[in-house]
Amino acid sequence: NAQGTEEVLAGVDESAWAKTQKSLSENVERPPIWVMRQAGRYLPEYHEAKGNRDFFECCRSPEIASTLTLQPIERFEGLIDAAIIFSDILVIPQAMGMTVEMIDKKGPSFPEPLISPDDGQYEKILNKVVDVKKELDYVYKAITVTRFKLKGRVPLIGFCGAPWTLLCYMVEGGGTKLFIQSKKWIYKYPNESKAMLQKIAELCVEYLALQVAAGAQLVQVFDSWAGELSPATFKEFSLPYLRYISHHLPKRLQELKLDPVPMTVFAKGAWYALDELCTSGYNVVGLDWLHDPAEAFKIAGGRVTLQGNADPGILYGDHTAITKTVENMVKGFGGGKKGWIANLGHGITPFVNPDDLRFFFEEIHRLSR
Ligand code: 1CP
Repeated sequence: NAQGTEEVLAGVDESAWAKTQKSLSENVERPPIWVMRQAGRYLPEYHEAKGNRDFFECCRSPEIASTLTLQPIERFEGLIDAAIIFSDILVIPQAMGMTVEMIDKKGPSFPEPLISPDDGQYEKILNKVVDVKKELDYVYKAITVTRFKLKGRVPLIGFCGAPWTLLCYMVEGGGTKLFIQSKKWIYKYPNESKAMLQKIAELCVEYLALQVAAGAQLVQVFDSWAGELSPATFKEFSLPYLRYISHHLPKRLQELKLDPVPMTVFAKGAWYALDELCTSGYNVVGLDWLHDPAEAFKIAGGRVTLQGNADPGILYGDHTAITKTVENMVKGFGGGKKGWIANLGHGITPFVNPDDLRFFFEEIHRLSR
């Protein structure tokens, strides 16, 4: 497409976005709603569109990525209020020069994870100059194409993984239950770990800024493995890098002559850090289901908008369980007219019946009106 990003975005209707933005600071009719991983394996149309293509091949095709991003918007039209670009947090390690494969029914796999600071690879990755614009150009293209196809129906969220969570994958070589390598790195090689965390944080700032330049209207940082740290190690190995991102992204956007966008931090499992997250420079703090909505709302005290936090597992239950959870959220988050973005407490899981998710959305609408 010969059209420039600016031209494409100039023709897009902004009224839906204005409404969402308003809800962060003013009273709204009902809370904005979306769910993490709303495009994905639980949707039959996802499997159909993906076919037997490789997962990262889908991410690299702006056409396919935008189709997948739009699927939940089209299926749940009028019920949800944001799209999140179809991609993965692991594109950053790929841009850093690491090979990441997505293995069917198993998840991500790094054939050559970081073993130790003197394995040769660590130095190479740490010192590599990464051209974030070039390496992840396909993501920016997917964002611009998606904004165009959305035609202002709902705003588009961009995202990245938090430095701590990305480091876990880079040293574990994939998903893990025990976090043996991650713990080895922070307790054996704290300085080398911090050097890599800083490197990742810098790349995240540039990556998010370029997503905004391409059309992302809000950005979320996923620290999915924050809860594997202790309160003290979270303060040492995660929070400073989350803060680095929230502090430097607005500056970078200003340099690029772009308006600031709301920023969300989702530090899963870091319930002990809620108070600190409320002053970490993010506008929105995502909550998992370990939080009681009313208690979290009290701690936040209006300093940030909260996002969350139903246990994704309720979608395997019956409708009574969904209603009960939504009632508890609406009541706990102050009635839902201000300072709350309704969501699950983590990504939606495979095998959920999309009609049960629809019921979850409908109950939020009904109970918060
Ligand atoms: O709809 C959306 O939310 C958009 C797309 C999206 C996002 C935001 C995907 C697509 N991945 C992510 C982020 C992501 N990826 C996170 C952070 C959010 C979270 O905690 O869930 C993490 C940890 C990953 C890493 C990853 N990618 C995993 C987890 C592995 C583990 O350690 O348990 C998996 C299974 C993937 C693959 C993936 N990413 C996305 C999809 C739809 C899939 C499934 C691919 C498939 O099997 O078809």
